[in-house]
Amino acid sequence: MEAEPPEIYLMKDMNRPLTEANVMMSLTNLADKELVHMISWAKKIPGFVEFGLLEQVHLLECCWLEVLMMGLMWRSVDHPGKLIFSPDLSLSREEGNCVQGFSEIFDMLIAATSRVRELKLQREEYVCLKAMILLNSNMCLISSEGSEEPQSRSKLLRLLDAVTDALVWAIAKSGLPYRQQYTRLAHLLMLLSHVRHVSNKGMDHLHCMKMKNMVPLYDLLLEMLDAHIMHSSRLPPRPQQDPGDLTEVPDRPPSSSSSLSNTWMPGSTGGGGEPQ
Ligand code: GEN
Repeated sequence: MEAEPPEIYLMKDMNRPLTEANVMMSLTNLADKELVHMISWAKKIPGFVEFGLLEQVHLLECCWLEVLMMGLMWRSVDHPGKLIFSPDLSLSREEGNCVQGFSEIFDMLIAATSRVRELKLQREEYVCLKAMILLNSNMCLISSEGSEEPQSRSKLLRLLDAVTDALVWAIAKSGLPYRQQYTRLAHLLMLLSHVRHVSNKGMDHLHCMKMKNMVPLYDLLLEMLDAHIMHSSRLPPRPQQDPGDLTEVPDRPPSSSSSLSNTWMPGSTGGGGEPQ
């Protein structure tokens, strides 16, 4: 609960007309600001900083839009039909329509928020779900049989189990009969599949907007988007890839020189030291 990020204000002229370019600019500006706080949030999740720096970066690269959307749903829960992106930027469904291709995403976000309202999600449950999104984000990208860092995977599983225990505890606080407690657990976890789905749609939309030069993207957001496109281009694994064909898979720039790791370790010279 103490790791929760602060409220982020957009602090832009509220009287600007809601054009496609203005709305996209506001949304990406806000996401960029929130990402900086998301890094601090993740580092405060007990156990997270014990992962290697690359693993920390990878987890956040996989889930950042899901975490942003979960926060958006939480802020919007008492405002049916509206999305409260920030205290100074709320959009109705009609207002969201001004961005081409956004209405489907908007409707899915509003529907998922209604489900959160219906479930009467509690704050303790909400923070557990967000931590689960982070820790579960690359579970199906790193193969359990693969040689990739087996200790890291078991650490991840242990941490995920600890958060599951916390969620079970939070649900038990409700005093519901046992049977209703575990059906609630199932309902809360099923919400996460919707969040993953909307986030994938949002990521594709943002990628499209970037390709059409509809919106300028800032360093951190650009890197997070590119990393996501790259991770998903690795799925499904291509079993018989011609070694000469490897250039087709975009390669991640070394994280030590990225703006993402610089945000991680302010003042770092990119030397692979311990995360702060
Ligand atoms: C840009 C897109 O093209 C599509 C999207 O779905 C989004 C977002 O959802 C957000 C930003 O840019 C986008 C966003 C910003 C802040 C939040 O708290 C949540 C989502």
